[in-house]
Amino acid sequence: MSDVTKKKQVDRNRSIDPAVLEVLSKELPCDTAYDRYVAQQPQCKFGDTGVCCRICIQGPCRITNKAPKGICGATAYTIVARNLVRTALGGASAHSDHSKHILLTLKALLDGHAPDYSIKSPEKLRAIAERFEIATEGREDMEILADVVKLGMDDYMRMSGDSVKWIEKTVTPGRVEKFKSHNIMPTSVFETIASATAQTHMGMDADPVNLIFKALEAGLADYTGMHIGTDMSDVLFGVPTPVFTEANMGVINPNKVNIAVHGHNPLLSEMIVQAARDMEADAKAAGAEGIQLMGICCTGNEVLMRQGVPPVTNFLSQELPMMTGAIDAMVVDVQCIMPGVQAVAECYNTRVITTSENAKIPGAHHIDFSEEKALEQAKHAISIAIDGYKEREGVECCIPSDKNKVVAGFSVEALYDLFSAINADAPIKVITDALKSGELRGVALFAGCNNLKGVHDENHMTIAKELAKNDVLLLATGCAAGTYAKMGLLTPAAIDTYAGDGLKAFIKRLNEANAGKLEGDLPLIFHLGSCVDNTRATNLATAIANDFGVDVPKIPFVASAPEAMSEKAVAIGLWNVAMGLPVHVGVVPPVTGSDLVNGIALQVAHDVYGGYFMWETDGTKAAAKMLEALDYRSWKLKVHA
Ligand code: MSK
Repeated sequence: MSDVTKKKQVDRNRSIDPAVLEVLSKELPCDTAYDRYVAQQPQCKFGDTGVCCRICIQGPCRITNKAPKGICGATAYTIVARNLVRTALGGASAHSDHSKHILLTLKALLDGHAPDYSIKSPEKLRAIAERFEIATEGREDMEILADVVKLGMDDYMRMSGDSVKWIEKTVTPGRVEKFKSHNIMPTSVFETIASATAQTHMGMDADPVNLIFKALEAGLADYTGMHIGTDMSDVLFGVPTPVFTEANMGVINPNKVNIAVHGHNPLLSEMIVQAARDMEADAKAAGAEGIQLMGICCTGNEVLMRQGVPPVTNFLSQELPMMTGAIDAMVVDVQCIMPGVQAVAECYNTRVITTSENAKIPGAHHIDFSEEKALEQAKHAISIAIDGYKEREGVECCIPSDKNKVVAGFSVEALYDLFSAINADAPIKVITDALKSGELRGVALFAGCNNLKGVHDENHMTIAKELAKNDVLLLATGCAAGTYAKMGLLTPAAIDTYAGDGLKAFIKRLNEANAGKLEGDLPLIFHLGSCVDNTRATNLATAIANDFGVDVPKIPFVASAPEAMSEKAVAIGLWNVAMGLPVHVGVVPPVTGSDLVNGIALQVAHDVYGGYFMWETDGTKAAAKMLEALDYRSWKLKVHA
């Protein structure tokens, strides 16, 4: 066996998910991300450390000891910092574009052009309006919605003279003051994206500190888009409440029409859920037992949180469910959709259906999704899947049996509802009292993706188990939550296996106080939603800080992206640092080509904002660093009685 073949076999095992390993163990007729990762080795070290500049077309310029400046004279610190700003802008643009579509759908609803949508949570709409001091008394929901949508659009489009309201009203007063005094408070989402892109043009800003601060502003623009997205999705589709389902490839049912929804935006996937319910009879008429919907990535998280649709897998293994031979259609919207899905689909007779005008894949079916014809188009997608099922009849499927129970659906409102059974007057005190007594050692948010620079799902699992053992309250979003769903950590059973005594007692008290209210007991890790929903965690951090009477940099709360991959993860990391949180990243990002920029990320950010990054690829060491950060804050805050 050649070295290359040996390496390929090793790398095909770059996952700890048994369902993934089972699919990859077979002779496959086409490649997957696991193979393409091997083919890309060795990866370019200039790109990997951030010192490749392609901003002007005299380049690429690559910084070496022999050539320490680009043709224009830019040094490593300018190049690395500029690249970081542009990466953050990619993330901020993606989240903001997602939420812009939700705002535009609400506008269309107001104008009578979105007949299939309605206000599902008038309570959330009124809560948002009250947050912004918009009058609610005696007003119709649609009148209030018009004011809220206008405010959201203003936060997207303002050109000068004021700053983003969605930040001002959702973070601590201390953070508002910090962002304003350090000139990183966005005027609006689009203004930051335009001015930061201009600032990184050739021949513009060469100052690394100025550039990094602009990256933090881009992060805050990202926060704005994300928070608007979560709020408006809750209004349009309902505030998540606990749901009980299953996850991993064992949810695929060979006797049903299997449809995977993949991407991020719930505008279409919510309609697919509705259409699937309406079209059960059509599937049965085609000889199937019904329709099995399942989710991938964050569209999967959206429909899990609100509709209980089971997640079939997370980002890295998105091609693999099709390799069971049983997926009839994969309906995709935006972001994190590997172009590679189409080649796999062609091998396994799956129909990939793209639905966004800015996310098409050659060879795929395309439905030009519009809010005016949303349900009709969702039904069209399902009929394509039913046609696929008819062609699949008689074809042998090879489906891993792995699946685990899942408890998800924890919006902040749902958590407060649980906490209210213990302290109705001040629900957040359920957490802060547990922090004060030492029952909980801190709170950790797991966010982000998968990345083949590590082993798929391994860091997520290692760090979570270690922190659970040490009594840290665990929250998760995005594909981190996807890992925990697949691997059985979103279950009550995982508490017995992994939680320390303090965390066990905390969750037991919640279970006892809410006995009979839910379909089952609470899980080890609380799933807060898709990657766009990370602001739910910040809302909790803000409430904890306010209850302690301090600013966020003082509370024992950490964030981690154990397997960060996307530009969005970079933007999220930046705003979490600006919020004042220690942020662990399990993949070293391309900033190490400049000691100065790396030093700003690791230390200077701490001095100025209270938050900072920790790069650590080893899961066990990362958990130790996160615990150290929590303990330091608890000690400084003197929270333990
Ligand atoms: S889908 S951004 S891989 S979390 Fe949100 Fe997952 Fe990361 Fe995409």
